[in-house]
Amino acid sequence: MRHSLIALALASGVSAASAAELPEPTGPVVLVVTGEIANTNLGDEAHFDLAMLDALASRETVIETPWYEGTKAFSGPMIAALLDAVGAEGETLRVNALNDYSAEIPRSDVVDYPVILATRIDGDTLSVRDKGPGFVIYPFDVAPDLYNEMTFGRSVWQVGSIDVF
Ligand SMILES: Nc1nc2c(c(=O)[nH]1)N[C@H]1C(S)=C(S)[C@@H](COP(=O)(O)O)O[C@H]1N2
Ligand SMILES: [Mo]
Repeated sequence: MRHSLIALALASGVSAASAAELPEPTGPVVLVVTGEIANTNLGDEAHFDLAMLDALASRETVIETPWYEGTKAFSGPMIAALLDAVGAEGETLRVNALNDYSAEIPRSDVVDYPVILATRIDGDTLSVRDKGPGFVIYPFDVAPDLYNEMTFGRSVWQVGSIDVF
């Protein structure tokens, strides 16, 4: 009952920051959120499978990037919705790739702009081989000024975890 209410809140894009717990992943875990978060589902962490990410408010952005030839359609949950779902309290995100790369993103970026954790490119899930399972994508369509080296450094691909602090 409680889980279905939370799922309903997530699916409708309503902030779930007040929920006491997250649903449990049933498929492979593609993202772990740690740190200053109020809503957890395994110890003090929030684990997400793809279906849980798909239930969050999402966006598609069709843009040119430094990483692909021509224009691509990226889609996935808005990181602001992800932060709501975990009840994030910190002001900074350390976004960690499956390799050793990580970058810090100020929370204000995802409040000011609809930055997404892209899970799909042209409708296909992003494989680890192709910069998946998650790729931080800034909205160069609505904010072309963001097309710069600082943003590229924050555009982490192969995202496996996010630490909120
Ligand atoms: N997973 C991962 N994401 C990453 C990086 C990385 O090394 N690994 N480099 C970042 C930096 S510093 C920049 S400028 C761009 C570089 O993209 P490029 O190597 O395709 O030019 O990706 C960003 N995202
Ligand atoms: Mo960079």
